[in-house]
Amino acid sequence: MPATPQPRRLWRDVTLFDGLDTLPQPMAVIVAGDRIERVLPMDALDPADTAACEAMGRGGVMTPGLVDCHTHLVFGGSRADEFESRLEGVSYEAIARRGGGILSTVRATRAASEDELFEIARPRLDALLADGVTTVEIKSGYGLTVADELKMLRVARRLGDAFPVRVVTSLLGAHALPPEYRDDADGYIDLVCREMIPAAAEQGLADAVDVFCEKIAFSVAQCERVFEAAKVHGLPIKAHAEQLSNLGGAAMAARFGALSADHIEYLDESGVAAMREAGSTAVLLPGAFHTLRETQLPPVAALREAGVPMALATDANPGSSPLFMPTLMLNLACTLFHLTPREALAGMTAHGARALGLHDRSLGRIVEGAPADLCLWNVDSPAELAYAVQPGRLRQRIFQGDTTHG
Ligand code: DI6
Ligand code: FE
Repeated sequence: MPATPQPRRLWRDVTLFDGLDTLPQPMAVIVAGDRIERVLPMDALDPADTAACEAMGRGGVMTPGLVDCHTHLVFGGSRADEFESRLEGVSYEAIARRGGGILSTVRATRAASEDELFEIARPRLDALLADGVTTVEIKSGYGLTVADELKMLRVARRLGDAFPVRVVTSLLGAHALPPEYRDDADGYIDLVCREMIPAAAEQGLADAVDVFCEKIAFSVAQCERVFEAAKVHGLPIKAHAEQLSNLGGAAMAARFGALSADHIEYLDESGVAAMREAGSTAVLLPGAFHTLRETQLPPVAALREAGVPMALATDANPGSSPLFMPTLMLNLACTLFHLTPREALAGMTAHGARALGLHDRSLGRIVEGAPADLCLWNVDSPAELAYAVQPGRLRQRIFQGDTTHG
């Protein structure tokens, strides 16, 4: 039986940022079904192609759909009160040490049902989609019991089923020490390794395992045990590392072949070298840096020099980055971290996909054979996306070949 012909769609005269670079001449993009079929200069476009395709749009800047590779989108409650305390001079660490911070969100998240968490996450995901996101990673980490961590991951999976977006999940059981284990961090790590990771793996709920390696969270040795368990279950790993101090978590994660080390403000030269050796991606999170008014800058020049790919994400979460706007991160990455607009955009497309281990399928690129996840923007140049912070510039968002916005 002949296969049903796939619809072919044509965008013409676009300024194309392909995930790594901006092409020098006006381009045409042809999508067949859910894949990019051809990417060609306008002067190579045949009248036969034009006739065979549905006309989808003309002009504008086209980028890959944005990849937000680090979020904590599912959570209960609000931390506006802590925001006020911090403005009065109480530090993020001090709040965490007195049982607020992440643990305050843990209480609210445990108290919420799966359906409630789904409903409160909806508008957050809507905000990301309206700003061009087609792939989003969502972490657990505010449950800290087996049942509550799995509940969070199920909510993330349900969001992926209900919305036109690709959701990738990470189990972040080792995010904070829950009150039940106050004096027994190793006991809690046992629970993560012996129960949480196996259950999440068996139920297909986690695409990766993450940890928070920090003085206010878990030690390098404890995180190492989590990674060993992840490995046994065939799950890739990533780490929150070197955010508030330099413990060497990124280098340890690199030894486990980590997909990424995230935050890394305090990463040193040996950490950069370890990441380069392992092929790990550096995930920069300027939203958290901005919100916590940090002063230690991530070693962007050293990462660039070493050729470590730099991804960029919102870190959307109730404490350190209550910022649900990926294009704002393009701006903050340039103004705070000195990335170029080109690097910032690559960080939210090609390198964001790499931080999730999805670059093999050319996710985050506009090349032949890549998934047809695209954004068409009402701007004159790709740099404008980083230059101005201005909602409403997204003309079309295309997910798996279908236009879902505009
Ligand atoms: N680092 C962060 O910035 C987030 N988690 C982490 O490990 C903060 C999470 C929160 O404050 O709720
Ligand atoms: Fe985070």
